[in-house]
Amino acid sequence: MNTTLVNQIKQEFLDKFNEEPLMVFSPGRINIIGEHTDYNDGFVFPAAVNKGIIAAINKTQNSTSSVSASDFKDTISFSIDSIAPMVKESWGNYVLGVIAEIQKLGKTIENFNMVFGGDIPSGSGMSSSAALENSVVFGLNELFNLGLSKTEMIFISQKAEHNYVGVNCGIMDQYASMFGIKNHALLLDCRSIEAKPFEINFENYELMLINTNVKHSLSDSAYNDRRSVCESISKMLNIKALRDANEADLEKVKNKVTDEDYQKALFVIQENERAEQASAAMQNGDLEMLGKLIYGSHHGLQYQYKVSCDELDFLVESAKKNNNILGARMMGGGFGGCTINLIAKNAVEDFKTSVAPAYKKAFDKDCSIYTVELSDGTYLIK
Ligand code: GAF
Repeated sequence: MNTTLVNQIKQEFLDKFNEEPLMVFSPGRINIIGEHTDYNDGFVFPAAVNKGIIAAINKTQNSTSSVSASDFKDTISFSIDSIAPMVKESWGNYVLGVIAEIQKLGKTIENFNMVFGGDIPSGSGMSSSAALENSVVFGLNELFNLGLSKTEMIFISQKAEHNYVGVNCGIMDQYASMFGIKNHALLLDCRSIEAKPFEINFENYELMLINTNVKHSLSDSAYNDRRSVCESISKMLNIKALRDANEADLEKVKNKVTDEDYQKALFVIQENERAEQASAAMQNGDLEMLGKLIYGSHHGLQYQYKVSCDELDFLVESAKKNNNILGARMMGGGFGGCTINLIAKNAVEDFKTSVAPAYKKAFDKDCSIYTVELSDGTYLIK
């Protein structure tokens, strides 16, 4: 967590409202493997990171609430008694959506003030949206003694995203951001919402992120499209979710769906298997196998699920040419954001100096490269 940012956000709140706020840290996440499996009731392997959203929050006696996004220098004001969505793509919908979902549960909240800021690189696919939602629900739960469990809170955050933001996301991001464990990744079963923590210590290897610094605009609509393809194929197969199918089951509907959609469902089934195999590889300390699975995931995301883009593919291809990188793949929803790379620690600097100019030359754009520390999930900053 970035203490300079904590002090800055707290100071902004004090300057604006002249009273001490509650301070909340809600982290972003990475995902080692298991992409687009969460809304198919499958397995994912995320971890919370030390970058996230810092929120300062307190009650107010005023008849309106005020929420300021420090990074955008923007404030929204609203009355807690008349919550409605804003125009599409307003950051306010992440906040208002959470309030609306809390109210749907019959819980009473009063007006409040909030200032928040973050250090998750924007568009990086590290889930600043889940971090923001979780910071709001967590802060309101504390302020108004709502008695919500962490599990209830993540479903509130997820529904806010469905109903106010318009992205029919799964539960991975909200889960990882809320339940993260320092130095651990979580093998999460998205059906039972139970996770097995794995300590991440790759000895001579580490996880490195490369941000393409692009976010292609079709990402939200393509995401919802992918989800509905999975749901309609599950329906045809008479199962709850693709998690319940294997490749042989899928053969039964092969003639009834387009080849494109068949490939997408096949990807989900295979990716779910890869996530489970990755946990076995990690248990056995078999990093070569883990790396292969990670490359396999990217291949499927690129050619079967079709959610990658040229910039991501370029970075994964560059990684493949380097013997010190065991695996690389796009991370998150796709169409931009980061690749995650399993790289030998002593090769990081060399790779950085070769990949950065090559990327610049190919796309006339800089990429950003960072390693991350794995953090605890959403908490009150004391
Ligand atoms: C986005 C979504 F929010 C997640 O729920 C998940 O589906 C991910 O894309 C793809 O694995 O981050």
